Amino acid sequence: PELQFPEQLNCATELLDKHVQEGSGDRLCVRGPKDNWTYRDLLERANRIANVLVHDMGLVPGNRVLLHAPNTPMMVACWFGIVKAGGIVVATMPLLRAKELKPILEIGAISHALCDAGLAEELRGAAQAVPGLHHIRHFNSTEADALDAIMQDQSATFDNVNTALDDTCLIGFTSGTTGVPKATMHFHRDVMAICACWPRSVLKANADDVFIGSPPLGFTFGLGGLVLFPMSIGASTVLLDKAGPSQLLDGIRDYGATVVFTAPTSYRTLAARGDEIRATALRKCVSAGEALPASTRALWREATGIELIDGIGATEMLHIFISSDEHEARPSATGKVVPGYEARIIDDNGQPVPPGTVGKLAVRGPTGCRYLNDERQQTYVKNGWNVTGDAYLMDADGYFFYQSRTDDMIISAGYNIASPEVEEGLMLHPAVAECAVIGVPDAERGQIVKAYVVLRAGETSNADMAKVLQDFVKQTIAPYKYPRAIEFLDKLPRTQSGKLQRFRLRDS
Ligand code: 3UK
Repeated sequence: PELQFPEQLNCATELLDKHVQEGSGDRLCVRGPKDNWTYRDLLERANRIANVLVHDMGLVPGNRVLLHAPNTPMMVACWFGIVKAGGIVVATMPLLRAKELKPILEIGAISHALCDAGLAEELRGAAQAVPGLHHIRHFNSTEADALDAIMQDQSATFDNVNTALDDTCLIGFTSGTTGVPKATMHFHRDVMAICACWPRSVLKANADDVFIGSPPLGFTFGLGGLVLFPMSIGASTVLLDKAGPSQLLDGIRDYGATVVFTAPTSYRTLAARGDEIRATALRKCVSAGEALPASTRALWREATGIELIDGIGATEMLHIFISSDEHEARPSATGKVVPGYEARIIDDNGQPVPPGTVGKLAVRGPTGCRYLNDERQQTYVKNGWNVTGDAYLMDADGYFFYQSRTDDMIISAGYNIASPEVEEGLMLHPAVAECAVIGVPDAERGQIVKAYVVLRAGETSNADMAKVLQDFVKQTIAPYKYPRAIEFLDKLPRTQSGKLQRFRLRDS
């Protein structure tokens, strides 16, 4: 990939202004239920917002700006307005409560906020207790003092702040799967780098593609897939403020979407409507956020005729670094290392292990982890390698196979059992809709395998069903891995990015 950039560069210029300067201003850019904006429409709005930030809200380059909203075109205009003005975007998950927003405001040292009017209440609750945040504007509102109104009084042109390549552009917050939020800093260079890597070598979309998906823009999976990547190639994108499986399917059909980004759970639900998917223009389906079981890959292929593109990314790395396209995909493998990155499997001493051996995944490349004021930096980055907290195996062909989070390895009577392999075994049973497996303490075996199971509608959760599932797993994978305990749930605890929260099952 081409990773040489000028030392002074504002990524908003490259992703937005450039298309208009180069004559593509009339092409469709961002769409939503109420809006169909061209690149010029988005540019003018972003410019007006940048002017509001500078002239009305007193923003100076380097200020951190909270962007709290569901996915809408206006949220994208705000994102670019902030970046153009040299601000640092801190985009958050829309469903966060005041209690969860408060530490983000504090850790991020947030001075300004642009907030969807529908979420004003929660932000007000959090901001009360945080003295540094004094400039808040609401948008997607008809109020006279809302951003929507006051931006009309500002100029539709703006000279982008001439940021350095290594000025911070955004701070991504991640609670990961463990609960304590961490702030990750990413430079303008990093935004340019992710656009030059995975989308070019794996996704291979073009300017006529229409992107759509479910991840919030406060999750870098969503920011990349639904904003940065389509805009880096002059394509268009569809933003849905609610993107459950049925809204996603309606959106794919109504907007003629060709590229979708969502998580494995969503593909499992949508597979039931495979015939409707087949009738759309959809051609590329990206899965990330958590491990893609081989059974889900097969289910989707059989239902829709489309081979999923799996990819592992992390907030710390900004986006995807191991992945394979639809032609090179292999069942159970996440893929190969994305050109531009290097990946290896290491042991507990940081030494590389031979192919076929399970160890910790370590990666390095043009992006990497920079926690803000957080001693966990020392655990994530070792000798220049980012250690993601995942147990992986690489085969002789260079394919990487997810095993578990390093904290999800169960050791029972001396056997190493990775939670996801038991989950995959259970998922193959037709009565199982979703499941999660953890290790629970056991006097005799140290730990035993325990499964939390959500059954499909119409199935009965009782001891007979538990026995049926246990016998089934024993026949599907090595018998010693079967879940000795099974508990039925109505649904699994998940983060807003769709990730399973095994720690909440452990604490329950
Ligand atoms: C897990 C996966 C197996 C893995 C993300 C794409 O998920 C993203 O970022 P997060 O910081 O979580 C990172 C962790 O999630 N994971 C993600 N994708 C996969 N495990 N297979 C996968 N395909 O434990 C990783 O360490 O929330 C994903 C792009 C940007 C992202 N931020």
